Amino acid sequence: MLRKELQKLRLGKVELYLLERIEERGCIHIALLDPLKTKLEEAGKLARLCEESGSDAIMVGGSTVFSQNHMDLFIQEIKSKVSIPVIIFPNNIQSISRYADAIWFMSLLNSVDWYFIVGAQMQGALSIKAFGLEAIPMGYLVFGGDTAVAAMGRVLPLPTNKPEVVVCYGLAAQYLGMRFLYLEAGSGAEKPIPPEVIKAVSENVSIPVIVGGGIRTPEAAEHAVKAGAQAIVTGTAVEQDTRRLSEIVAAIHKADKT
Ligand code: 1GP
Repeated sequence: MLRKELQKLRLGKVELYLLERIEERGCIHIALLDPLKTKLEEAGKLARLCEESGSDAIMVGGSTVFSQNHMDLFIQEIKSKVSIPVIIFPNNIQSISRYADAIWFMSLLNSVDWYFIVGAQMQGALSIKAFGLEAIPMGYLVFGGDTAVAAMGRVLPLPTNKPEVVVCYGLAAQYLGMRFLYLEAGSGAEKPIPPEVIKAVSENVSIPVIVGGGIRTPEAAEHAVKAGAQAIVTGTAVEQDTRRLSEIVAAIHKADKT
């Protein structure tokens, strides 16, 4: 039933898969692999481990990715080892690879720079079309802090103690037609997004809320799920300790969502 209705909206295969998984599980886990932090020859093995640990999808990207050729090789290596979807998490146009299953077509809504809101998107659009990549529209909100994404994306930091401001951005994303909303604390952030912020946003927007940055323990993941996150992204935890990763994924899938 859900699939039929969504197909009417002409959603792509990966987006349908994500929505169905979210409906089944309440919250899904997405593992982020950064081509500059994981060696090419280890990428496939690590992605396979993520799949075996229960991850629902793999995202590939990082704030300092600079080579499309390396993205191509990295994604091909991952694709040869996993069956879950591989989605590009682009920092710029050089991240667009024809070998992925989909790309987050994302706008950094709280950047002060036109380029990160719509400039790179406009410049990359023809490649996406030529490669036949599934583009999934997403609003991207980056919180402040000492992170690469905040610096590279020229971010006007969002206050973590003013959830109502974040809600305004979230609603704007939804009304602009974006179909996912990503609350980003930044890779390696000292602290993840506070549960109060996740709760306020998920209670007010009707598109799935993805949460990432600084989630390194099953407890932190569980707090985010209970606050209403529908997808959790972990990068650092994947790179550092794969046993920890299965604990995090298990905590996400079994957390009480009520
Ligand atoms: C970064 O939110 C992701 O875009 C993942 O962050 O590396 O801290 O898990 P971590």
